[in-house]
Amino acid sequence: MPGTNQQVLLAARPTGFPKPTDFRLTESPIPEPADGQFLVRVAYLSVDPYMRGRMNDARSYAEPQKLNEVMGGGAVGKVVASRHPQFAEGEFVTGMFGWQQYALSDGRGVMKVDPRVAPISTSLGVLGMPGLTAYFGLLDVCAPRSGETVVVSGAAGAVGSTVGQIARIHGCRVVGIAGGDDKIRWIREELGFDAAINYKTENVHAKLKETCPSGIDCYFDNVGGSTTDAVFPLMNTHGRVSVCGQISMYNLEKPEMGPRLLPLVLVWTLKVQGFLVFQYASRYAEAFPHLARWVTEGKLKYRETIAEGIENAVSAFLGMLRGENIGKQLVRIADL
Ligand code: NAP
Ligand code: FER
Repeated sequence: MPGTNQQVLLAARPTGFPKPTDFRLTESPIPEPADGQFLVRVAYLSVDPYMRGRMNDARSYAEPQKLNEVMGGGAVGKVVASRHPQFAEGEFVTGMFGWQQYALSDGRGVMKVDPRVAPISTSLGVLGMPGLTAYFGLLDVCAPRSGETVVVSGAAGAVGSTVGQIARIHGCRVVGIAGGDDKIRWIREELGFDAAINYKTENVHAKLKETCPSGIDCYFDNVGGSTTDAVFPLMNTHGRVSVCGQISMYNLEKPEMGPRLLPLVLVWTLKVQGFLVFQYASRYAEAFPHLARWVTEGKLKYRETIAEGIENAVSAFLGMLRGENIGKQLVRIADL
């Protein structure tokens, strides 16, 4: 008798902040691999900000998440049955397996994970999509030089915490902005940021002025909104802004008005560039050895906030959107 495969589906397109009832936990039989396929037992699911965007029926780099289908998303697990020549039983793999306990794959978009390099969970965080986002969004888009001042928002999250440390490794002065005293303590005291600002309790503009006496050369923006409004007036001439995310707006029902910032882009000749990590797919192999070496040398630290059980995937996702995570938010659904 086949076992069951618990799955989380998108049941309704959220308006504003998503609700638990926008999702549904179901189960189906564990599938069997056909020729050219393998079956993965998932250990960790990733919950990411981009998933909120995909729940809208809007134009994007990818098709929107389909209603009443398994939530798409990155995951890592172990091959438990294989009829694929390149993937053997017992190997660890990461791919877009979705919010479910077992996934069938034909190997497309799947990467093998070496558990001797680092725990497999890092393939969803510092050594996975968020780490690569930090690497290319900082080094390619901002191209910071030693001695420059780098400001990063969303600084205690998966991407932001990595950005700040890579900037430090490159000899920059780094100031992080995040939403909690525990978060700013972590990035200051353990990650070595030069300064950290709690945007929920402090005046961001005033604090930036104090902590960036030579102005700001690079701004890595994960959040947008009023945080970004506070940063732009302090940018230096020829400053570079990497527009990575705008999470403060993902759950708004109607757009917010703010100050018009383009005159500053003009007079200070700023470079403001959006980017998507997928555009760098052909260069992942160049970044990975650097990230892995920094992690093993202890120069790039990471933290994970781990929810337990697939029944808690939705609350972990909603908690991440509310800022309850420090570092990468994961959901452990099996101990492999
Ligand atoms: P994360 O930072 O680990 O988690 C999300 C964080 O966003 C929360 O912990 C919360 O921290 C913060 N947040 C939520 N609402 C906010 C608000 N209104 N204002 C300011 N901060 C808010 O997530 P991540 O995976 O590392 O992603 C960070 C950003 O990068 C997101 O914007 C995401 O969309 C973007 N991203 C872009 C790419 C790309 O290819 N361009 C790839 C990956 C991620 P606080 O407690 O500090 O508020
Ligand atoms: C993200 C936010 C937005 C992200 C991707 C996007 C991979 C892309 C959105 C789009 O193309 O519409 O965090 O991470």
